Amino acid sequence: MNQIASIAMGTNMAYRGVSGGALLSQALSAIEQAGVAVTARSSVWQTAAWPPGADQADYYNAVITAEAGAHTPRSLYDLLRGIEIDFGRERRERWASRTLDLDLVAMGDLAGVFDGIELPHPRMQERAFVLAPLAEVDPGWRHPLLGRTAAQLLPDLPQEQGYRPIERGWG
Ligand code: PH2
Ligand code: MG
Ligand code: MG
Repeated sequence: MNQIASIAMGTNMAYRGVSGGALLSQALSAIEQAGVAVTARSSVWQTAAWPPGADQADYYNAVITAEAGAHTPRSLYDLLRGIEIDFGRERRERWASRTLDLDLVAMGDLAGVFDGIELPHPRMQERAFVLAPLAEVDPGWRHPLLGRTAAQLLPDLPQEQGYRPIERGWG
């Protein structure tokens, strides 16, 4: 079952002097070094921190796709969690600023809870910072429960969420 996994990446805090697209680039290398075959990556998007009104720095977000290979949702989740920790991630309050967030958004058309990991990610359809880069990197992917692509879900968002691709990208 070699599913394509989509992974959302985010950062709004430097780690060891590295931030933004450069930090996401290092995290991408770490994912590849862990043996995950990355098949595509979106632009890096600068996005307003969610929820709105929180006095927080903008995020840099991207979505990559990768071959899940022999990974289960749980084993891939655990691998990503280990990389978050390597990049100084601390579990604090729910919406706190973070050096690196790696969220398993989907694995092919899997729908349900797999060893504690819910797929697709239960809030992905509410987040422009996930939908915009996902629509860019995997336009054909269709939410298995909602029956709609990321590009179709994006304009349905009830609230204006600022986002734009940045030119400097992963550099
Ligand atoms: N991640 C959060 C909370 N808020 N806002 C933006 N714009 N991008 C994120 O990745 C993000 C967020 C928790 O993971
Ligand atoms: Mg997240
Ligand atoms: Mg997360």
